[in-house]
Amino acid sequence: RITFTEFHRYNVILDYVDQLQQSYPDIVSVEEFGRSTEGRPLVLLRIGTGNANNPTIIMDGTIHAREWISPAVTSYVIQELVENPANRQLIEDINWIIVPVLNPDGYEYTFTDQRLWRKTRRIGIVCNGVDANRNFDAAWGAPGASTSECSETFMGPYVFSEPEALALAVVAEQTANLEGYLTMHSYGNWLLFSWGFTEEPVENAAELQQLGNAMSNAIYAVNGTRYTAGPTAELLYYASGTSQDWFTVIGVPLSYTVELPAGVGTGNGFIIQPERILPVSQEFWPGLVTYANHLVQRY
Ligand code: 0X9
Ligand code: ZN
Repeated sequence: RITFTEFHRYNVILDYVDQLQQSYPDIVSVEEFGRSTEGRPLVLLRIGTGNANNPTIIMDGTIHAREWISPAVTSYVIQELVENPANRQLIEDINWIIVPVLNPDGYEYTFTDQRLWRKTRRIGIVCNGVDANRNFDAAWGAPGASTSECSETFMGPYVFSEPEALALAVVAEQTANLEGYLTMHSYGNWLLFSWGFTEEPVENAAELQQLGNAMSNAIYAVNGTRYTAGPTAELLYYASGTSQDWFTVIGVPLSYTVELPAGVGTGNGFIIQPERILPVSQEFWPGLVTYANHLVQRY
């Protein structure tokens, strides 16, 4: 079991997913799909009843180290899919690939050294770390990323320099029927879709806007929390080399960045009270169900 009353170190999350695999071997398998720069295992769960013809959704948490609500909500999603029999249909109809912590080096560093660390832990010449969410092969190096090592949005020395980003891309390329991608961030209550690097509308912008609005309404119905759906470059700022745009580029039709809520009264939005984990997770859940149902129905 895992608790939702505190934030957990990487090893606790790994222990939890290993236990799940042991308890539910028919619907869960855990795989190491690579190693981080500092040698930590990159771990994903495959959740589903095993129909190879089903559509697949990839979800990841914690590309950005300091966004602690991300692995917490992602763990909640894992628990709901695996341990709540009421959600059985979602795992019969969809093959889920879930990475709770894509940047474990950075995540651990936020516990041991610097709470507000964002990037990976690649050793640099002047400054360490790459923004893994500027390192993907989607308009890499275009406006919306930095060439400066010391920047929080450093794009890296070359495309896919970060083993964490590359390993996720390899998994995606090996996945059949990949219809959805959700990357869990904080903060700001956004449901963002492509593009991040241009204000040109993406081909299925109307569908993504409509579905984003439906997800937002489903979330709002729980506790009255307002999320706004829209294209990144228009709503937020230019961001190049993001995972979300890369999944769009490779042809995944329903690719979103979820920006979960900020912590309030902590002095910094990334610092969110552990008491917020459950309400934020519980209100996100019907948004995810809305997303999954649409994905199945259009497939
Ligand atoms: O800037 C980012 O990487 C994301 N925001 S965060 O505050 N979590 O760092 C937003 C990325 C959105 N990217 C695309 N929609 N392409
Ligand atoms: Zn982020």
